Amino acid sequence: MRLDFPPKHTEIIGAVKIHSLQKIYEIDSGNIANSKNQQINNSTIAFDHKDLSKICTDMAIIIPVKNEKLSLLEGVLSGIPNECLIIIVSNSQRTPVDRYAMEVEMVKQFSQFSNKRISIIHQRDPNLSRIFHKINYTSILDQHSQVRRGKAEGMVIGILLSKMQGKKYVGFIDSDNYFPGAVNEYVKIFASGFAMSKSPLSNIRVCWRSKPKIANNKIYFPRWGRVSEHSNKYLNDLISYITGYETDIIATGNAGEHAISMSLAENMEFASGYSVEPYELINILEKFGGIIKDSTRVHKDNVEIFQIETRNPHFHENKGDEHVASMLQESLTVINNSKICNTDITRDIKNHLLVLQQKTNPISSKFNGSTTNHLMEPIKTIPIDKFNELVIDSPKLLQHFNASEL
Ligand SMILES: Nc1nc2c(ncn2[C@@H]2O[C@H](COP(=O)(O)OP(=O)(O)O)[C@@H](O)[C@H]2O)c(=O)[nH]1
Ligand SMILES: [Mg+2]
Repeated sequence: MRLDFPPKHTEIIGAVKIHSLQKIYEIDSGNIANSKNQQINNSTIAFDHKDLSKICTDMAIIIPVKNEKLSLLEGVLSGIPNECLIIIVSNSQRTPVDRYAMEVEMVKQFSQFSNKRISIIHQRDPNLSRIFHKINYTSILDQHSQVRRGKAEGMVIGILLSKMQGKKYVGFIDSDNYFPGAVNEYVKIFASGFAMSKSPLSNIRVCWRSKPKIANNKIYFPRWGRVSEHSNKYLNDLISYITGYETDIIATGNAGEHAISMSLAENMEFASGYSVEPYELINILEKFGGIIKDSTRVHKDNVEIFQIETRNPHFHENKGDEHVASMLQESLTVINNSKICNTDITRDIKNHLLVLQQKTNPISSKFNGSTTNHLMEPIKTIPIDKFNELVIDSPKLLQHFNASEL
């Protein structure tokens, strides 16, 4: 993969470096015999299969899934490079039709024809809730001591399982993607990002080139999704306020496809549900930006945030207007609630939320008008050996599939 290097611009906020969007010139840049060839004209860098493969071996790809079509999920699996460990965290329904059992069956069959290592778990499995209770990781539990519903909750479980298996990097890819080729590109982007990073603390965020839509029998390629346009704006307002210079550096506020090094991920708090991606940026700034006076820096290294633009378009399931409204509400609320958000931005966001609330049907809507976000504690506090032991002691909890072992 060959891409812009170095990034054209970097915002530096305390120990956080946010790099501007980087463009891909070659999805596959061939063999690079001599490492000096990696960088040409001082403006691009290339990583060949060997470079990327090495990083993929240390990477787990976490796929959150909730009631998606099986063939969509299967397509996503097919796009993930073989070296990666795949961890599917499902919150699909168990009754009246056990969709989770269907997913397990599909993965089992798929493993007979591919040589991938795939693990699958259900996030609401009572055994998992019991384990979290035992190790006192209660911020992932609801009032009934059950693991909470939500995509972010699934992601946190995936990070823990990756750490348990000694992975250095975690990447997240949604299960409702129609193009396996795009999935393949995301993983190569993650690996290239980690290869570029000079810090063990890094976050690689994918910006889609376009999100195709069909209207009036024609295909269109809009640049921004309906949520990211707004969350990017407010995140940029926030950074402009912090640095004193107007910026449009953030292009990936709601990047569902992103990756984090384990050294960073295990130190982060994660916000519940769909606010998880914008909150990652906020949490990194809160912890490493040196903005909050009494915050103690949790690591000696800098955090590098890379944003890389795909060549493939992003085409996923259309979940409807209400879904978009609730995502927008959760994303804006999480920015608004941050200790680093100033009053002018808070006022703008509150007004935006008010308009959104008026436009959305309050009875049928998923829009709940909530003004708080639930946060999950950093997983670093969890004794990982103990967690591992408890998972192994619950034989049906985490199922592993690998062609060579079947
Ligand atoms: N594990 C888990 N996955 C979820 C949950 N809710 C949604 N997902 C998955 O998270 C991904 C993103 O969700 P989606 O509804 O497509 O949101 P969007 O693409 O960001 O608009 C998809 O793969 C969903 O199947 C959940 O409660 N738990
Ligand atoms: Mg989706």
